[in-house]
Amino acid sequence: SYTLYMRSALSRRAVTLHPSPRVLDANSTTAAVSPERFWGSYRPQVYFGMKTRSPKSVVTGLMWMSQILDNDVKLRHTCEQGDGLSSFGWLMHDGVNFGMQQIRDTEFTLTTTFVKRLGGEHGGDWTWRITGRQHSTAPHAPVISLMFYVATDTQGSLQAHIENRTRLSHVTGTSEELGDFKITFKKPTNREEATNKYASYNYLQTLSPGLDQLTDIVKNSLSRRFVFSPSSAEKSLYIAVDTYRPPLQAQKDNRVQSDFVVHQVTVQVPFQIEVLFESGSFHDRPNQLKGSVLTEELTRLKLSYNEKFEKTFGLQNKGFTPAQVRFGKAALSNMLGGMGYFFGQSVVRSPYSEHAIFYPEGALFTAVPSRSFFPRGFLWDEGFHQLLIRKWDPQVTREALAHWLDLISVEGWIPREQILGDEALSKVPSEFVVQHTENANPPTFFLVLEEFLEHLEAHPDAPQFRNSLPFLRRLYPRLQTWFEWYNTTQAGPLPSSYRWRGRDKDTNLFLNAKTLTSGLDDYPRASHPSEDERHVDLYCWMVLASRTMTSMARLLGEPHQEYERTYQTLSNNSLLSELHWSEQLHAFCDYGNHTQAVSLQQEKVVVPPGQMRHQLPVKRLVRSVRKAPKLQYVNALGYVSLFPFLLHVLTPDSQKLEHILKDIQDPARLWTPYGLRSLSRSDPIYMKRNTEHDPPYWRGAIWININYLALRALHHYSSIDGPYQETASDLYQELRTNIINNIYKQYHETGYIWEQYSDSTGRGQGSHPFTGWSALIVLIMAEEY
Ligand code: 6A9
Repeated sequence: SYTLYMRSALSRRAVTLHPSPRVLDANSTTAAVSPERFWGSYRPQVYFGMKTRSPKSVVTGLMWMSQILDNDVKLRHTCEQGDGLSSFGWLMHDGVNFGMQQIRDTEFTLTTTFVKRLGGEHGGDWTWRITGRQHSTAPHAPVISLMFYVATDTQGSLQAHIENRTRLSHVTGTSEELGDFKITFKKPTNREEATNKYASYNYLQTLSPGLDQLTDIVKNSLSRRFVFSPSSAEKSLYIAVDTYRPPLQAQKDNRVQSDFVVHQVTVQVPFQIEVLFESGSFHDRPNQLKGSVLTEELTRLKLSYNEKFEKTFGLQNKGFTPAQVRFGKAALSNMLGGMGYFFGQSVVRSPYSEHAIFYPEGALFTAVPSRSFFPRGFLWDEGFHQLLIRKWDPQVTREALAHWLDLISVEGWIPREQILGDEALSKVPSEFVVQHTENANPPTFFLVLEEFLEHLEAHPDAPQFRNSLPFLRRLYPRLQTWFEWYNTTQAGPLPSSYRWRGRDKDTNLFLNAKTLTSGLDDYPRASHPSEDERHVDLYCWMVLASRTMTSMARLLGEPHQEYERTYQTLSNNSLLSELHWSEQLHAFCDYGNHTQAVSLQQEKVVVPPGQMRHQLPVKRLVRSVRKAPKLQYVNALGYVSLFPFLLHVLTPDSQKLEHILKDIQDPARLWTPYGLRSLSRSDPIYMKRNTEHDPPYWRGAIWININYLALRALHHYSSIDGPYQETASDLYQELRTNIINNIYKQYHETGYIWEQYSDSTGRGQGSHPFTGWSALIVLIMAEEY
């Protein structure tokens, strides 16, 4: 039938990529075109590993475990909060040439360093240096095993070379993008001197059905039948990779089998080990990148990193202490070291098909919010990430934006959460995998683009200006469709109003149905989701979007009138007030079908005669509504109310600004000694759970992306004439100091940068390390907005 035909055409459209020429040339990340960025630590989900920016890259990595003292096997590989490491993260990472990471396990500290060297046609060489030293006061220095591995991913092959029966001295291999290569495992030495240390060796050479299986394969191959005997007096059993038999299930699985080799070295701390990757096409190599040559190269790279850091952010110059500067470097380095290269397909659902379907295959070069808990791309997080990265390496930002925009559909939709490839998929519970084509997420790329354009306009004679034009031109048709998509699919009930789609269904199971699409998850919105809603944060995102599209069209000499008209309409402060200002609350608000009289109650269960109460299933909490909802402003005060200020929509002379600044500095509302809290302490939903299993998230805690925007706005309003200029300037100073002091203190005390911070104690909470937008602390310290 015609309807069926239309549905299937529409459902195909939902997963059809945008037809305009891609921003990235097909070969843009290859060794031929971008050799210096070919290899990298692009596997943020593992503690230490490298791969190339290609779809089916050969991967290298490290697992480790401590021996002898420990009875249960604690194999470390993928970053897991459950491992309980006291800290881990990059102390330095320049995004291209080198990185140095420190990992504090229970009794010892590992330092994992890589250095790259260009040469030949396949991205050149690299060397790893791993050092281990004891930090506990235990009488015996711990014995640990390092398992270095190499794995192919459906293409290429590896050969293991064994000496003395058990020691895998090197791996040779070949793959499409790498040609021939050799990976050499050097023997461990004492930390400083070059004398070899006693060590035991084991290896595993097997096949794997996928990169998501590597940990399990190693675990299943372990046996405790090996003897470690550093002297004739000491002997102990240790655990090592032995033989591996794939479980029956896996044999039936028809996934392609790929080569997987593991070199295990068991050694007592302190030690130092080097691993060399050498590209077969690199013929005129002056010397091997190892030992003192490596040390010298590393010294040089660190020096230039330090210089560039100071030149870019000027923290020393601003009077920060050396320890604070190191903290700033760690924050930046973790964001750069968290860049991943992913390849795969999203699973999506559109209103036109009953089942979830695959989105086209694609590559994504992106930073990630958290290496342990969500090591994958998130749309609105990425805009914030790139605000920081752009200052360090604008090329990375251009490439990340290009990858994201190349994933846009013909309709103008970009999947919000990018779960690409088996490894990424293995970390996500199935109920969170499907992405809905009707759902948005804040278009934060416009924050990056606006800055980019301002920078260009300020320096029209700089070479960047001309060099950037082709990039912007390719981006432009995609951005046009992106803008249109928001402007139409997220339109609200009144002209020029907007509404987030995709609020939770089953309203009565939650205190307040979530709005994941807005990025602010459980932040309170209208109690009864309906088509009558309008959302003030989305309205403000559209001001930003139309403002940026206007300047971009102008700069490129494209017709800009339509965008400008939208911008003029939306930025009119009286329209904004008409749609969103609540006279009762003296604040900007959402509007919708709403009542404040809601609470979670135990579900009422009638006890059947003859049955005891305690025999019944545990009762759920359900929502009880004491007063019927009606169309009105949603009287919540918090981050959403600040958006007209956060995104510079308010004119500097707006009286509304006065109210906002008052709310900001009021400790009974948003002010805390650690930053601005997400929801007013006086709000009825402040710190309330959403269900018995779902603790408050954006209902009080301090989030750094929004605090960054608040500082940026205070900075903005304090630098233009207006009646609130001075207040803004005072608040700016105080808020900035509070946020810096707290995040630094927490890092110092806990070893981590966190997802959010408690508004009552300042303590870091939620996932960690979280060096996504919380790393914006570097820009806050540098006062770069
Ligand atoms: C659920 C759990 C191993 C929630 O930082 C990413 C996002 C933000 O975009 C959003 O604004 N975070 C914020 O409210 C984290 C979302 C994590 C969802 C993953 C699966 C995996 O368990």
